[in-house]
Amino acid sequence: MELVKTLRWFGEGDSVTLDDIRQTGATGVVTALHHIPNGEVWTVGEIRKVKEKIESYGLTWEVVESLPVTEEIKQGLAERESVIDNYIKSMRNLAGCGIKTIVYNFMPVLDWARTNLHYKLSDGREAMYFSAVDFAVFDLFILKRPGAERDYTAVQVARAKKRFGEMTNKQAEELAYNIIVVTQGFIDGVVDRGSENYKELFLSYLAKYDKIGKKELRDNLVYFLKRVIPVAEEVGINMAIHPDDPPFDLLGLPRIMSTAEDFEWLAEVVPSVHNGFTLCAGSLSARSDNDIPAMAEQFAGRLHFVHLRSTKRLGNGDFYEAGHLEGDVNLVEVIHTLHKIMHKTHQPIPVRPDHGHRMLDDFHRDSNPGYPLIGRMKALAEISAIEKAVKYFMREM
Ligand code: CS2
Ligand code: MN
Repeated sequence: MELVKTLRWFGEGDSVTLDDIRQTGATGVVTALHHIPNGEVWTVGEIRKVKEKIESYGLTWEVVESLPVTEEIKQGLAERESVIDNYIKSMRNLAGCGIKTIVYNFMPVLDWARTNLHYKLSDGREAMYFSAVDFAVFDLFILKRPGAERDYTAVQVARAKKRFGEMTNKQAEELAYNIIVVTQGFIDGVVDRGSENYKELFLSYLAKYDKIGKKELRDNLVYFLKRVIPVAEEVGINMAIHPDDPPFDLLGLPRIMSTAEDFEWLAEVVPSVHNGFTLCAGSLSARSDNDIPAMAEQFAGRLHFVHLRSTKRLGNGDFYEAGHLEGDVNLVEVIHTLHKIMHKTHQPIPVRPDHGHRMLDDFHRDSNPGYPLIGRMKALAEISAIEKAVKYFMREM
């Protein structure tokens, strides 16, 4: 048995086409109906169009990433009822079309966060970087989030102040724009690409969490799951929550899917195996206390999807996205663990390289941050080669 190798495709607007994807070694595609506004129903007609298009290239639509869980649900507003009704309709429609794995996340306001989208590696490739001090600069001095100082030590504030003093206005603006808009817009974020007053808009979203702590956010997730998991069971859908990226608190927002304890809590609170995970090795690895292979083993029956990726932690709260054979995640061990799981469950697990470095011809084609073609193809090739070796030594071939 093999892992199902997939790549993410952002639909018709993606400069990386299905024709490109089928040459990379991927057999599956991970996508979403990006043209449907968050919270609206995905109709059978729209789902079919995309599915048929993917299949016309000899590929299969393996995983939906994401069917967005909107802010009404995360904040637990009264309006969540109708949005959850729509969510359930979309789930039924997807299942009816044979698409049975759905990724979502429960990160408030901000999906993933990076401060530098063009961090140069020594050989000229580009990776994405999270700088703790730059993020503090953004929070304290650019966004000027009310009460932000409470979340930093005096030393951190002093460092951020110094760093801010060294930045030009243009650099500061770009930092804010990257965090709020560029890294969010293409994955169904709350602030659109066109918004001029994006900082004010973003602050107003953050303020909505003034009274929502970890407990409240957990309650809101449970409320959502108690409604959708029975439907998932009925129609055979596997729900796969994506962990927080990075897996620690940011901007005073509650984070509830960052550690093995968080995963344990989720598995216990709604025990169905349809209530499962996307094991994002890269996201989780930004914390040194997350043991990724151990987490894979612990949550074996609930790993409906895996993002294979590594990061390099730099010891001062910074990390960058390392190559798939480098960094702090041992992907050989992760893939070996996944194979041991598949050996027992006889269920092939879909994987994707998640992000890749920008390299070679990627510099001649615009793509979403983290999603260049060549860098991801290289990662996929590395993953496939690791898998081949693992299978050989497990006497599976
Ligand atoms: C993705 C996430 O690009 C990425 O980092 O892994 O944005 C992921 O698609 C969402 O969090 C899932 O809802
Ligand atoms: Mn991921």
